[in-house]
Amino acid sequence: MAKDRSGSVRPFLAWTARMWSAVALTMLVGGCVLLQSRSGSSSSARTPKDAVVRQERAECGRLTEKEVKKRDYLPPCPATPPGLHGKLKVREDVSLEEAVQDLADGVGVGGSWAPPDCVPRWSIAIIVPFRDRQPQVGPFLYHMHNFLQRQQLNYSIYIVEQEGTELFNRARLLNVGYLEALREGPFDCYAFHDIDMLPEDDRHLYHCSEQPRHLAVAASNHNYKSSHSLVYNKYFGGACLMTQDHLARVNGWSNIYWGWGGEDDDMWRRLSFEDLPVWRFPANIARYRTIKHGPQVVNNKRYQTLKRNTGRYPNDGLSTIKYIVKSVVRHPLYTHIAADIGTPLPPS
Ligand code: NGS
Repeated sequence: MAKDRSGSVRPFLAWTARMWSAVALTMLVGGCVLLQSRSGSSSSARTPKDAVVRQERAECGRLTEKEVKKRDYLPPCPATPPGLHGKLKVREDVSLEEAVQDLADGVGVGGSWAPPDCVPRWSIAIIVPFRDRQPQVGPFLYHMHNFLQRQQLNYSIYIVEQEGTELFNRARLLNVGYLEALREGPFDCYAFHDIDMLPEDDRHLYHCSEQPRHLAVAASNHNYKSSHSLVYNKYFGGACLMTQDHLARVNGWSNIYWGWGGEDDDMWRRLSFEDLPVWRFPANIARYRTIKHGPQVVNNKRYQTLKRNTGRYPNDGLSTIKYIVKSVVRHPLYTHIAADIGTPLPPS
């Protein structure tokens, strides 16, 4: 939907932006951490959650109606954000506590924010698949809040954690994060973002457009050689941006990649089947620092599974995922969603 910022979509965007701005302002932090558990609900069971969330946020906030109304008279944010720094320092040593201390006052509970002095042009949900990476949470949140705020975006950060001991399924978590964020949105744009990828230049604008965008072009773990040209041109891993429309067309991410590798290539195939070419910013701007981490368990069947994706995607993705949200906790700088995403099918 945000691929086109003109025509009939615009008033809705403006309304969405205003609403989220108000929500973000409403959620001034003052030890107001919300806990919302929804055991047993799956993607298909739509509850009046939006209302619940908004009510919780309203109860949490301290903004008067008059103050909310005032937001209607703000000018739109400029097309080029005025406060960009260009190249950024990346701090890998920030603890979560420090990040909270530094940033929480300006950020709404659950990790939402909107510029206080203009109506943002874009709303974006940052969806982060997660397990066993606690030390990376502080650096990621510290960096991303600063980065996104300088871009004057209206954003919310969702960290989606896989419960249980099955192999990590990044793509399922991305589907869960997307569906859950959608229920609180919709947002103009969805970023699927690994927690160890920190953008090094704030001119790398997180905006969606007609085409899906691959973000993580040049990363430190590949010595900043643009990995798509170095490794393969179809690289879509690390971080990318898509709209609701893109996701509907490709039926989201595949659910059947358990363990490291292949799920991003599968998405590339889906996009090709749908004639959605991917675009990228130049490698000198689309640079990422990769935070080091331990080894991951590789999916030995990934090439086999990938080969079989010859148009299977309408039957494998958002339309078929089953999951249970175990808890949704609104932390000062992010929303934590813990999900039971099921188990792999036994081999046939
Ligand atoms: C490919 C993987 C992708 C992965 C990419 C870069 O080989 O899932 O490497 O990984 N595809 C397959 O294994 C089929 S990286 O070095 O950045 O961790 O994203």
